[in-house]
Amino acid sequence: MNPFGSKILVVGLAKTGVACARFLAAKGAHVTVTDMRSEKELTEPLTELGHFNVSRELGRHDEATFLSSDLIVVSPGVPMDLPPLIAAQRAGVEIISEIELASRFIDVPLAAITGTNGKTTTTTILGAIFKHNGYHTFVGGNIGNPLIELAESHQIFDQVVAEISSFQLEWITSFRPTVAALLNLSEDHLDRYPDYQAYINAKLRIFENQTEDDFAVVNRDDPLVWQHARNLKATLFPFSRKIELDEGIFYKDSVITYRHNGHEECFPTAAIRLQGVHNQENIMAATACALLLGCRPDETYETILCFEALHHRMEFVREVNGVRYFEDSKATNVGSVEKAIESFTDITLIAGGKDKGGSYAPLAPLVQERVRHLILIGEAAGRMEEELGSLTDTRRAASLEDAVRMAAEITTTGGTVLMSPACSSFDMFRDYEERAQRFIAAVKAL
Ligand code: UMA
Ligand code: ADP
Repeated sequence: MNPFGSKILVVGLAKTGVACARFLAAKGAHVTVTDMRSEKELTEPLTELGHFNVSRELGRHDEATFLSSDLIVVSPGVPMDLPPLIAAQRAGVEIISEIELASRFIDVPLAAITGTNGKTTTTTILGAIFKHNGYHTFVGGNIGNPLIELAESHQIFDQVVAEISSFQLEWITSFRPTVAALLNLSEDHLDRYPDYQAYINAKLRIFENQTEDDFAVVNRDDPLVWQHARNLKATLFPFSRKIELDEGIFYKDSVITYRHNGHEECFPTAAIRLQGVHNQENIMAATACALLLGCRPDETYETILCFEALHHRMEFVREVNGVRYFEDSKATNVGSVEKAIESFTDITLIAGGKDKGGSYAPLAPLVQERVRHLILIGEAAGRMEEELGSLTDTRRAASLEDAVRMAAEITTTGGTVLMSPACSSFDMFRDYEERAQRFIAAVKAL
């Protein structure tokens, strides 16, 4: 692909849009950026665009510009059903996502990680393994830095690890990872997709352009993942906590065993610092990707032994009066909260936030069994109370700080206060990190 001289429209001017516009302008394309936000709201991205020769249509999307472009590059936060995008698609204009654009300029093996939960943890572990094996490694994608920054950097990398969201997969055409991992599937982003299957279909596109020369690392224990894995063209490489596999990676009797083409590697788990069964899955997926892409077992094992939990994922904050406080602000859907509740008993759960439209009912058995008090905050509080309120002592709090004070009053010695919201944070906070910091401050103030 040679963008020189083409008319390219970049839709969305946040991190992705800025990086794409800069990259394409430097390649000699005639770039226009468009964003619904006004110039005043876009001070930061506009500063980052700097001196690059890029036209701007801000505070609006102009259909005529979409229709007259040779190529449209869409940011992940822009929904597929945006009317000018639909019009451009009907008119035959080529529309791609940023990862599609980036992949056209990447010629090293690409390991891509998706799934409803565990993407960032697994991506980070895999990046650390590659680096410890001596590879010059780019880690990017949904984790925070757009993949196109790799192409923009003009550095030569040996390995690329990309965290991939369903949004980023929506407009791919040839994106083809050498190894793609699907960690799990549970309901999420139903405020963006018409139904759960549409979300699943978007995720499965990570495998769409793979051939039997590529690997699909898939969760053998997740019935939905396994059901869809059977139709893939790539060579399957399953991971399991429950089943011993002849080909794949599995956990049994405190050992992770990797078996590939008759070859076996064993990794005892007792000394691994990362806790939780879900993290065992993340470690297995990362290890499989690493070994399939040529990493040495010893360096791989050294990395997983030392890897510490990332912030805001079931993180211990403090113990007060015999009550332990955990912060799991990154748990923005039901699947991740299930893992959090499974990790404790006698829980006071603080949950709620911006509703993403899914059902909270899958939490019911665990709430009944392990949650002694449920304290609800945010926009989703009403719907969560309807679906879970009858199962345990349920209360509402006006703010996160109120919820923490209430939890401190009602939780008895030996109990656990867990903030694991099952919702995104945007109704009350800038993002999940601000929600985490506010929780930590409230706990420290007790
Ligand atoms: N916009 C329009 N028109 C619209 C809708 C949006 O102009 O109809 C504009 C918005 O005003 C905004 C831009 O488009 O300025 C959208 O930007 P963006 O949301 O794509 O933001 P980026 O900063 O480019 O971040 C994106 C990912 N964001 C989303 O998917 C929502 C980041 O993932 C990712 O790290 C980054 O690209 C680099 O690849 C964040 C995320 O929340 C962390 N991801 C979701 C998740 O993990 O659940 C999927
Ligand atoms: P993602 O990038 O997919 O959001 P993270 O690694 O950031 O994943 O973790 C998000 C949330 O999901 C945290 O609450 C974490 O404890 C939980 N989690 C991590 N890995 C898994 C997994 N494999 N299955 C279910 N939940 C997980």
